[in-house]
Amino acid sequence: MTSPAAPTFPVSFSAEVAEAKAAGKAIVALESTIITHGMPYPGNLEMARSVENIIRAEGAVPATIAVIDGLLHIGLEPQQLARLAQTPDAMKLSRADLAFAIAEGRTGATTVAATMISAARAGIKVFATGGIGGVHRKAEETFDISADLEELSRTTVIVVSAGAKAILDVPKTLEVLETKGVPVVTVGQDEFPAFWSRGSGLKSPLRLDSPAAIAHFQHKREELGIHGGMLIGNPVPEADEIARDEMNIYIDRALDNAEQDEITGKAVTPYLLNSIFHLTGGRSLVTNIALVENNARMAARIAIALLHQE
Ligand code: PSU
Ligand code: MN
Repeated sequence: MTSPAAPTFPVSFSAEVAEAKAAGKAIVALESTIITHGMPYPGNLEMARSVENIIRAEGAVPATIAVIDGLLHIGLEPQQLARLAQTPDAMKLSRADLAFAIAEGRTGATTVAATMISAARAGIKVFATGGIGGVHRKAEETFDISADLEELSRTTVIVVSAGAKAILDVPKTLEVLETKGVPVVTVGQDEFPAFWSRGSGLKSPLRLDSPAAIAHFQHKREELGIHGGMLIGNPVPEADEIARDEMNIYIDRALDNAEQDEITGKAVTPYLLNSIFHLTGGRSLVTNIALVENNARMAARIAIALLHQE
């Protein structure tokens, strides 16, 4: 070998993803932390399956990403997905520890950041999730800012979310995204969505109303040689939303609980989601599943629209 070869990429593609890659089909990446740390079993597995099926119904192929026994999987076989959904002690992997889990033969779920890294490495351009991590409230004291934001600035993947969870400091999250040069595009409305609710009270920096327009925008970024991710805010469907005022009551209580229990680091987001699940009597989960499904549909349409840009 003369030129320095790229390091090998030890990875396992599901049969479906391998076939899609060979055929040049649209593929949508899916994270797995939402499965292991974001929702209780069995709702998490039902969500994971239905999201995959929605992507297939749109004519694209789903690639759920996770590390199983030290091997990075791009696309999970059905029995692997079912097992992961029942692995409560799976690691929560971000940029800092994705390679650690591989090196040590561990099993772990990928956050938005680690899913973006894996998707980009596998040539997948679009990724559907629920909500991204961001700047936590009181970050000026705790310094808790999700690695998802830095990843959005550096890794070229379109991330379809329902906005930022209102457990975060959403204005500061938008400020950091602007500082880092990440386009934040809301679909179909002027207001940036707040995950369980359609509105955040904040204007979205950018707005586009169709998958084709988003694909066209991304194409122009690439023509200019602009690397880095794009964040899509796709509002939860009206029928499934929990109004912002009502949500804020639960969020404040969940934040109080987290402070009392002295929750820090990686445990914060899973703790808050679980606390809100109980405070809403399970309603937050119904909304969470509906918005991820809605994002999967949008992501599939964007992935297909991107094929037509090339
Ligand atoms: N949104 C959800 N459920 C989740 C998450 C986001 O609806 O479980 C996860 C995502 O994987 C995201 C992570 O990347 O939380 C952010 O964690 P942290 O705030 O620790 O960076
Ligand atoms: Mn954090």
